[in-house]
Amino acid sequence: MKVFEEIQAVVDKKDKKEIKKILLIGRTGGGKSTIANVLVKKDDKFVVSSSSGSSTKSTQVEKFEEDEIKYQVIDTVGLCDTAMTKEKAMSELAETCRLIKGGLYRILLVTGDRFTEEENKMYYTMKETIFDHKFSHFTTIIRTKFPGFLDQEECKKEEENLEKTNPDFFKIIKECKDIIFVDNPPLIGLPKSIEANRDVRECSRKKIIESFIPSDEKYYPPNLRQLSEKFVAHFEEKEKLEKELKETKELSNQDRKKMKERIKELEKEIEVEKARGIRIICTVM
Ligand SMILES: Nc1nc2c(ncn2[C@@H]2O[C@H](COP(=O)(O)OP(=O)(O)O)[C@@H](O)[C@H]2O)c(=O)[nH]1
Ligand SMILES: [Mg+2]
Repeated sequence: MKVFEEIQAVVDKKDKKEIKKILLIGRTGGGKSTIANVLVKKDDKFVVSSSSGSSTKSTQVEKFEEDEIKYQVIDTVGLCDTAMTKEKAMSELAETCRLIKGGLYRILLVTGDRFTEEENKMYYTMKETIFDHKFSHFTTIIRTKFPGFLDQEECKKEEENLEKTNPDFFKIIKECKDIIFVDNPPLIGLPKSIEANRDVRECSRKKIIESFIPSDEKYYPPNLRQLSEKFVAHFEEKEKLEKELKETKELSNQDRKKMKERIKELEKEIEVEKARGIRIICTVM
């Protein structure tokens, strides 16, 4: 049994080590959830926003495998979403912190047909608050809704065009080293066009995966790490104490009092961390 457990531990460790986490960020409507579906080869695992206005309500994850490499896609909400309350955004940020534990392989900054002034501001704010100077090194810009994406000349022309028409965006592209043009048309309409769009999506998928550089380097943004470690530590200690209080009958009154005091302290500290997180969010949102 022990040997089995040891083997299992090694397998688990290997498994964990090999999962490459991909974080999707960007303005609502840019095409993050669609890319997530395309990457994991599923039609509607990730909730895509519709014309009725519904969109991803909380952070979602899914694994996929390609060339024997395991990946996990993390589709975020809240990191750039102006349409949610600060409280909700905070709990999403905490969830993102938890998910990226162990580090990120790649960040995909997803943008649609127009990179706006708001997105430009967002990039620098995120770099300063949630991430740090390494942000651009781990980020690839994905420009969606570009039907000419298979034609290299078209992509080059569009990049040159951006240099003239949107120099702020061009500066970010140069900082991140790369921009990948794709198109992931919706799977709607006649069966024939659905099939054709599936093929187009498969080509986008290939393009994105081909852009992944083989590397074991991982990025765990220090601000998120700090936030998540404190959060998790405080929460776990509080839960443990509450459980002990409830389940251990033979505690002295003095011990009970001490434990209750510590729980109060932890609650305060959790609030402090929450406030810190909300401050981060306020500067991003
Ligand atoms: N034609 C086209 N539509 C896209 C593309 N990517 C996303 N969409 C559409 O744009 C809308 C928003 O996409 P969604 O993935 O929900 O964006 P998110 O808010 O960033 O997650 C949906 O109606 C998608 O079908 C694309 O590359 N091409
Ligand atoms: Mg979405």
